[in-house]
Amino acid sequence: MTAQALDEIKIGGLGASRKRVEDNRFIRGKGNYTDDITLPGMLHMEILRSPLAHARIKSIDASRAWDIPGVHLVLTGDMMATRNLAWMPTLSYDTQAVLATDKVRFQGQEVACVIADDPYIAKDACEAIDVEYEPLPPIVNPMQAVAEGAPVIRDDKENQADNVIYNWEVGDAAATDRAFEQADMVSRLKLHYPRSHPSPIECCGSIADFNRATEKLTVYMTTQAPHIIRAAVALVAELPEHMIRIISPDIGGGFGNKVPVYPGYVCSILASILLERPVKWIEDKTGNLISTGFARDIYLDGEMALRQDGKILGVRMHCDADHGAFFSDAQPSKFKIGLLHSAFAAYDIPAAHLTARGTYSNKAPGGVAYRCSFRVTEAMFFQERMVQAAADDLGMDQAAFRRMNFVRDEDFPHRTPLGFLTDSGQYGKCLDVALKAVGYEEFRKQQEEARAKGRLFGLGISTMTEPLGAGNSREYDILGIKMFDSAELKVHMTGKAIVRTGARGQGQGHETTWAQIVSHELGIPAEDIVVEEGDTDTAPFGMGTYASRSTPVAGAAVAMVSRKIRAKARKLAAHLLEVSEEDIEWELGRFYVRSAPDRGVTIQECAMAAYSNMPDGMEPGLENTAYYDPPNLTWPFAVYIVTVEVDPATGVWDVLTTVAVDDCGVRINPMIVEGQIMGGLTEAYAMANMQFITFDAEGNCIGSNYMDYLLPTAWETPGFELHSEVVTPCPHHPIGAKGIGECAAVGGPAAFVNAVIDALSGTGVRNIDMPLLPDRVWEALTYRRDVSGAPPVRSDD
Ligand code: MCN
Ligand code: CUN
Repeated sequence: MTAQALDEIKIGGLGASRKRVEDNRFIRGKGNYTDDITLPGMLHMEILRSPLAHARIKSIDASRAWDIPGVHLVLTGDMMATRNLAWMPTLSYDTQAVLATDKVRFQGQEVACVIADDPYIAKDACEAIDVEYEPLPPIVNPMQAVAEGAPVIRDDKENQADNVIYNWEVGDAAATDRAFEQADMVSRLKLHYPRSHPSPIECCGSIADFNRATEKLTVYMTTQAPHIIRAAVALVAELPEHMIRIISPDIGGGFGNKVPVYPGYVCSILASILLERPVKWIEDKTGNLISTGFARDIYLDGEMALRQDGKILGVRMHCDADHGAFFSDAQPSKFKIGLLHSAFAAYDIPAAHLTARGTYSNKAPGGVAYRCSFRVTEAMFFQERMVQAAADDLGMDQAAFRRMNFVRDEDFPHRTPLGFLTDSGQYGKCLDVALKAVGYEEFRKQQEEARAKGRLFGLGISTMTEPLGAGNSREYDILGIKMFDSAELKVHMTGKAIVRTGARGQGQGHETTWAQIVSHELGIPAEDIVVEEGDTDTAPFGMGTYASRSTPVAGAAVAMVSRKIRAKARKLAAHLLEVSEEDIEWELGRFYVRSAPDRGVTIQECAMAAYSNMPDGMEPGLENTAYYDPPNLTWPFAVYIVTVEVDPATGVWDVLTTVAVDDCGVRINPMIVEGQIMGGLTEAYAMANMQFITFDAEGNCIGSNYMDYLLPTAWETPGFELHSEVVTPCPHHPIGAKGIGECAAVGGPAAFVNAVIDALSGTGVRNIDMPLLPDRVWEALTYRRDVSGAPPVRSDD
C-alpha cells in the first residue's frame, strides 16, 4: 500500500457508520410515497369489504352507486369474471378471489370497487352498493376446520371436499423413532404462535396509469418486489411484459406486508385500462389490518428425546397452520410451510422429523410474512421455547444445556437435522459475551433472593441461527422463477456513479449501504454514488427485498459488478501508464506501477479514459451488470437475553435488561445494522407483550385498529444493549456479509416469553401463548395452569 491509498472509513466504505442518505429527504418531508403522486386526470378507487366472515352472496345491486354524481365505474366480481379476473393465482399454487362472486370467505374480503372523482365520493358510493348475504357458519381455527361436518370453505375448487390444503413432512421418521426409544426422558411442549401483522406505517396502494396511445401500463405501487409484480401482471392480465412498468417509489415500511399481490392492485389496473385514466387506490388502516399480509397463526406441538446428561437425541414436531381463506403464502414454492424446517439448526441433533398440515379458515389469507424469512420466526420461537422447557425438565442450567448441544465451531459445514447446510458461526463465543453482559451468575443469585421476598424475577435466553437470503437457484424458486439477484453499475466519465439493483428497500437503507460496497471495491467515495431501486424499466431483473435477501444476494451482486468494473479499469490504467496489466497493482482508489509506486492513476482518471482515451479495440464506457446466484443461504447467529420482573398481583411484567449479541458476519454499516436489531427487538417485544389480533366465534377480526392492535412507542419500548464483537464472515459472500434484517424479530420473542415463564418457575406453568397480556400471566400464576390464546375469543373479551 502506498501513502496515496484512500482511508476506507473516510470515504464511506465498508465498516463506516455513514449517516443514511435517504433520511435527508425522509426527515424533511420530501419523500415520494405512492400517495404523494398525483397524475393529470387521476381518479380514485375505494373497496367495499365484506362485513361477514362466511356467507353466500345472493345478489349485488350497484345501481344506486352508479347513480351518484362523480362515480365513473363500479367493479363487481361478475364484471371481473367476464375478463377472467374474478380469481387470480397465488404464489403458492392456489387461487384467490379478486372480487367475490359466489361467497365471501373472510371478514374484510373485497366485494366491489368504486372509481370516482375523489375518494370520498367513492367511499360513499361503496355504501350505496346493496349486497344480500346468506350467512354460513364460520371457521376460525384448524381444529374447527377439520372437525366432522365442517362446512367446506373452498367449494369453488374442484376436488376440494374438506378444508385441508396440504400435508407435508420432512426429516427422518424412523431415525427419530429410534432416538425416542433410546431416550432417558421426553420433554413436551405445545403452543400457538398467534396471528400477527406487519403493520407498516404506510398502508398498501397503487396508481395504475394505462395509456391507450402508447399501450403502456405504468403502475406506481407499494411493492417490495416490482419485477415479480411485472411478471404477474403480464401473466394474469395477459399484457405484454415490455409494455408494463412497475415503479415502487419510496415505501413507508414493508416488513413483509408488501410482498403479495392484492386485489386492490388488480382492480386499479383493470379500472385504468377500462377508463383510460390513472386510478389511485390507497388502503386505509383498517383495510390493511384486516385483509393484508397476516403472518404466523400456527399451532406447534413437539417433543424432544433427551439423554440424562442433557444431550438432545431427537426432535418430533407437528404444526397445524391456519392459512385463512386462500393459500397465498409468498415463499419458495417447494416448501409448503416455508422454512419451518430450519428449526433446531443451531443444535447438533442426530434425528428430527416434522409434519405439517395446512388448513383453510374464514380469515384473511395468512402466513405471508412478517420479518420472518418464511416461517423462520415460528421455527426459532418453538425451538427456543422447547429448549427452555427441556432444560427445565432435566433440571439443567439454561445456558449450559444450550452450550452442550450447540453445533461447535469446528463442525462446519453442518447438516441440520431437517436438511439445511449451515456453514459458519461461533455460537459458544456469542453466548459467552451475552452471559457476561447480563451478569448471568449474579442475576441467578438475585433471582433466588428476590423469590424469598415474594418478588418474581425471570431470565430468558434465545439462541438461534437462521437461514437468510434465498436463493440459491438450485433449491429456491417461486412458481418456477429461480431466486437470484442483480446489480448494474454505471461509472460516469467524472468518476461519479449510479448503482441499481433488483432489490427494493422499504426503509433498510440500501441507498446508503450499496454505495458503501462500491466504495469498498473501487475507492469511489460513497457520496459520489447514487443508488436507485424499484423501477422495472431501469433496474435489472431481481426478486425483490424480503427474507433479508438483499445483502446476501443483491449486495453480493453489487460487489461482483464492481469487480467487473475494476477489471476493465485495470486495462485502462495499463494503457494510461503505458505498462502491461501484469505490472499493475491495485490499492483503494488507485492503480500503480509495481516497480514505481508513485506512478499511478486514480479510478476517476480511468473512468475519464473510458470515455476519452481508451486503448485501441476497447469498447468505450464503464458500465456493467452482474447477476448473482449465491452458493448457499447466509446463516447469522444471535443470542438474546432478557430479564424481567413479574408483578404477581397484576400479571404485569417489566423488562429489566435486554442484551443482544448478533453475529451477521462483516457489517457494511454498523449503525444501520444496530438500527435493524433495535427495530427487530422492538417488534419482538410488541409481539410478546401486547400485539393482539384474534377472532371471535363469528369470525370478526379483533385487532382492526390501533386501539386494539398496539404498536409500541418509545414510551413502552425497553432499552437494548447491543454487542458486535463476534464477527464470523460468511464464507461464500464476496464481502463476508450475512443478512441481519429479521434476526431480532425472529429470535427476540422467545427471549421475552422465556423470561416470563422463568419468573413463574415452580408453578408448573409451561406455556402462556403470546401476547403475554397481564390477565393471561395473572391467570397462569393464580390457577397454576397454561393459558392458550387460540381463537375464538368471546367478542366481549
Ligand atoms: N446490512 C449491513 N451489514 C450486514 C447486513 C446488512 O450493513 N452484514 C445492512 C444492509 O445493507 C441493509 C440493512 O442492513 O441496509 C438490512 O439488510 P438485509 O439484512 O440484507 O435485509 P434487506 O435489506 O433484504 O431487508 C429486508 C428485511 C426484511 S425481510 C424485513 S421484513 C424488514 C427488515 O428488513 N423490513 C423492514 N427491516 C426493515 N427495516 C425497515 N426500516 N423497514 C422495513 O420495512
Ligand atoms: Cu418475512 S417479512 Mo420480510 O421477508 O419482507
